[in-house]
Amino acid sequence: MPLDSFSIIESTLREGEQFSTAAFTTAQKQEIAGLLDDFGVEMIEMTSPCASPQSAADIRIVVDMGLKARILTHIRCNRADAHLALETGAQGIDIVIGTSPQLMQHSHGRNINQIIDLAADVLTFIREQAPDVILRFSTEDSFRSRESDLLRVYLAIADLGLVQRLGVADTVGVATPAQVSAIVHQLVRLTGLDVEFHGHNDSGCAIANACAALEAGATHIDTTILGIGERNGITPLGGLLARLYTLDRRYVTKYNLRLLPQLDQLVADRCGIAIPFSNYITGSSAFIHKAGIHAKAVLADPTTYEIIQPADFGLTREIAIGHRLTGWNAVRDRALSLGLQLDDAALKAITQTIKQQADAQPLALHEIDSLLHSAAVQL
Ligand code: HCA
Ligand code: CU
Repeated sequence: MPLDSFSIIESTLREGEQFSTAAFTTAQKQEIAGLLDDFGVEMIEMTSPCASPQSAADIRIVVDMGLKARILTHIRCNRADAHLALETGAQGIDIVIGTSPQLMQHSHGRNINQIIDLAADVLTFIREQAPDVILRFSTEDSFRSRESDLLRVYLAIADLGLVQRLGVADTVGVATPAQVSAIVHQLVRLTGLDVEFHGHNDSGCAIANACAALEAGATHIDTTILGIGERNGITPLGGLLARLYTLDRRYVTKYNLRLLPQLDQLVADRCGIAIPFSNYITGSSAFIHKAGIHAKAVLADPTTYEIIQPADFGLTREIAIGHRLTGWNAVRDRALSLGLQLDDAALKAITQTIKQQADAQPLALHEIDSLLHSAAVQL
């Protein structure tokens, strides 16, 4: 069952480099790769060696780090790219070629028969040179490709017996979970090969689509830290973890979850951006409970309003108190944590004071504390 044994292909160092503000130095790539490896991702995908001389050198440098994660590189479907990829020493080579009418016309100008011939030639060349390299073949823009075209290409490639994995790419973020499920099902059933899903987030379905792919039998999911990538990016690692954790925590406990906040912060810093407030798990408000009704229930039992335990990710929850939606249970909890014994009437009176003052402007924690302290002194 793939959900029990799926692998993450972490593409922060490939798709992520295509994010508008990303430009990782060699040292930063080593830092990110090292932390991803500590986290436990199974594979790390790196920018094509054709991109620039440093890109090629960096693959070799990261390969030489001797990480547990397998290092993959990513190329277009041609012999020149394949030649450079082989020279990097990467343990896997991911090949992609567009099959949608848009990309066939404007990207490489080949028809489906020519794509199949070219792919057969390039894959055979690589396999002859490197019998042990992990080979993956993907179509680009799979979801705007004609289904009959897609199946012809995938079946022809599978028949060659040269690749371990077939990839499906929602390059423009247009796919729905049902569409992802349908194509992944077909590939698993018809080829028996490993299947990878790569999904962009233009219409907000990247995580749902990755999950649908796994439920349909996909074995590998592409992610990046914070979801960085072309345009607004792809399936974020943290978001995928949140999705799978809430299906069954055991799906993700193979990873060192407590490193997620560090990973998100590292990549945000290196890209010169903040972690979005709404980010899965590590967003600044992900574990803040505010309304009085919520605070009361969470203080009694966090599972009332939390489907993810912050402690599993090395994080803590927070109860916001100094606002007009507050309730006296939150105020009582604060008093208790300050070691102040106040009776219910006093706590309710302070709660009313907080609400009144917060109508003008929210109160800082130290202001609440001084209200509590002065009430305690009066007792
Ligand atoms: C790209 C396209 C790609 C490839 C995905 C893949 C996409 O920018 O090279 O090879 O799995 O989204 O189609 O990222
Ligand atoms: Cu992509």
